[in-house]
Amino acid sequence: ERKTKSFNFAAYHNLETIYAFMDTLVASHPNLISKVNIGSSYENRPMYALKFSTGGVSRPAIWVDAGIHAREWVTQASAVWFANKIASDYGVDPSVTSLLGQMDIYLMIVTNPDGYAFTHTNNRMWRKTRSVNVGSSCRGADPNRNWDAGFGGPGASKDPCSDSYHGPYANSEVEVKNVVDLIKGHGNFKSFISIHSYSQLLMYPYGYTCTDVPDKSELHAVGTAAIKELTSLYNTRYQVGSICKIIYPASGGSIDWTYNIGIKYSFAFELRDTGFYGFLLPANQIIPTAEETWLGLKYIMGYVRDH
Ligand code: ING
Ligand code: ZN
Repeated sequence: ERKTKSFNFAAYHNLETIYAFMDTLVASHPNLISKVNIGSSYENRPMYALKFSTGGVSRPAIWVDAGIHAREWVTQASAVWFANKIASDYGVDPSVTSLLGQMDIYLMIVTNPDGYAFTHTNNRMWRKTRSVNVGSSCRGADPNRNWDAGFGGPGASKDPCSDSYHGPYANSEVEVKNVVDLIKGHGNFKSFISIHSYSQLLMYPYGYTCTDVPDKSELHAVGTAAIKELTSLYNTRYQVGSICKIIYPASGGSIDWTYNIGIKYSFAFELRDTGFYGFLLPANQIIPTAEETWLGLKYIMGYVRDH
């Protein structure tokens, strides 16, 4: 309790500090939050999701992940802020309270822990996992080109030295496999939201093709309404569209896989900014970024709860 109150949400923290924060938050809200260890990373670091639940058995659930790309530091930092926000708003904000009366939220703050550690110790611009590639001195695969949806197609590289290397086969990266197994094993996720930076976009499937998904008009409408909420706070401008059309073709992405297994409300955010600072967003923008993004997330979550 004391520790989360003194935690500095306006700073970037290393993995150990984020993991310690999670423990403190769980300890201060034991009836609401639990820590789910979904497996270990390539370099054997634990991967934790925070599960927010008021009871029930495999309630319909919403997944939110951040930091699948190591260098996108505002995403892990915002997810820390979201965790604290959900904990403090439960029982206070009627929309959070009613959501958690019916559904569970799983929040994975650091989806690529090896990469995140590496950005602190060796290379601030590291994106990928840290797995060894046979026959290459380059390490890592892009964990957002490694899902089993159009695997190896457009917008992914077969070169292990590329930042968008898809890996040897779908789910080859244990960090991806761990999330896939959790999602499949749970079986009742209604929404899957992946947080990236930067570009100020809210995207829905597909990335591996520019063909529209069957639910395009609904997803576009939900995304547009979510962004209206987001923009209302600080007038930060976002665009809404399919990955392929709004950013670039990208195969093997998480939300294409989740959509194809039946999780209709699959979205990916690209947070601030539009490139002035890029991945090196100043720490004084963490809280405003998290605050505005939370409004968008909360809109999507409320919609999912009611549909
Ligand atoms: N952008 C994402 C990337 O993986 C994306 C865009 C999101 C592609 C979701 C596919 C699915 O390239 C960043 N900045 O990483
Ligand atoms: Zn990313």
